[in-house]
Amino acid sequence: MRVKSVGQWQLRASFAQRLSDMYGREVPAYTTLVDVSREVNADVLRRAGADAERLGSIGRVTAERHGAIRVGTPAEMQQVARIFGALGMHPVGFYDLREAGSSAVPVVSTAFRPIAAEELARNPFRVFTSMLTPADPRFFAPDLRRRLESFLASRELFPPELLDLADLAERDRELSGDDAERFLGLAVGAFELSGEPVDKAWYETLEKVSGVAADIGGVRSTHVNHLTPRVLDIDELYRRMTERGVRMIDAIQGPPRWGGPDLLLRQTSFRALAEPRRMRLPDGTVTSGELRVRFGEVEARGIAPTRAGRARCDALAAEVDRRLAAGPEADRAATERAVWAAGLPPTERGLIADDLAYFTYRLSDDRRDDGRTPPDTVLGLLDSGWIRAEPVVYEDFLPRSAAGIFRSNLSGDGARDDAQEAPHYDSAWLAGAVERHV
Ligand code: OOG
Ligand code: NI
Repeated sequence: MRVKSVGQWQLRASFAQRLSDMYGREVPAYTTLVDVSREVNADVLRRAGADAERLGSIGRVTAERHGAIRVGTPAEMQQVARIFGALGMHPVGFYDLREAGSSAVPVVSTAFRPIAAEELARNPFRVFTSMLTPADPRFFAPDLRRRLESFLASRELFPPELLDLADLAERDRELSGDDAERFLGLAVGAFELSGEPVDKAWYETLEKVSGVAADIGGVRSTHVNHLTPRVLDIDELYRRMTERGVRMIDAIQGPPRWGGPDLLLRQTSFRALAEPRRMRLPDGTVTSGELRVRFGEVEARGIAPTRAGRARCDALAAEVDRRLAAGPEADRAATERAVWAAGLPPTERGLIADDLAYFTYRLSDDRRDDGRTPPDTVLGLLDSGWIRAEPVVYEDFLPRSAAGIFRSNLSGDGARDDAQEAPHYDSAWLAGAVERHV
């Protein structure tokens, strides 16, 4: 008898669900965030009807999550790529957060996610994955770099059995029921918070450079940093979480709410919570302490801009910065609204006309041929009802928001010596490290 096998997208969906269950046990405030997101989504659906589902069915939006993890070396990054490869998730994009202005952190990142439209529709789980850069002398002096690299080289984040099963799943695009169970258990376990005591002195040495360096390189295991549900009205969610007494970061990151179509991605988070962690002191005794690194984040996804649309959004964000720097007393939200409204067309049709965002065009079922020749432009076909335009959702991240999210959850400012020369990383480097196309 053939044992029932589990296909790649089912592995992905199960992994996302189990990770979410695990994280909810570890960080109960995350469960509150998921509950409030559900409530907000139900309210938006009631209020807006079918329009609420323009950027994804309520089923997909409710199930949708992204996670964030952090690793220390290219070798660990390559292992992560194998585990996510098993789940049909591929590295997409390269983010250099060392360069993100005043909020720079010593990591470079990518996101592992499904790529094909039908895979995204089945389960869009994605993981923002960051790698520490000990080789960057702006953050790490030579001696600290050596100690850090040897610490990282001596740890094992993922058991060999997990990696073997991952390779099998990636090759066959499925696993037997028993293997799937084993693989999912090991994979989720690899991202659980470890109970092993943290070497307090070592952790604090790294913390002086950056809280992120300590979170990654100060411990012998990795863990989910946050999980992020998707919400249809992030301003409303922010209000409700605040009402419930959860302290949110100061602002929603990304484009503003401005009265026109949502573009790209808007995100916000609650501040990292103190979690009890065992600490080993230099004399070997173990005490209880606490660390603040893990938080909860929520996001609203908008339409994917074209390159021209993205350049426009980036220019508008820069314009907002300029105006706020010139007049610090100005109201941020009002400034953002004004700048965006002046810089972008207020309708989807306008975005199409100016080629600023991506849509899928489908023939209308109800447009009868009336003998006249159809127009020969997309806008003409749209206006005369021959075709419908469905927005393509933005599936990636924003470096500026990512750095802002990292930053808003760090306690100290850390230290960066800009007199030192930065080593170069880019997506070609990443492709080599993970031995995959990025
Ligand atoms: C990742 C921060 C970035 C996002 O959604 O932009 C991020 C981290 O804190 O590890 O998750
Ligand atoms: Ni995130």
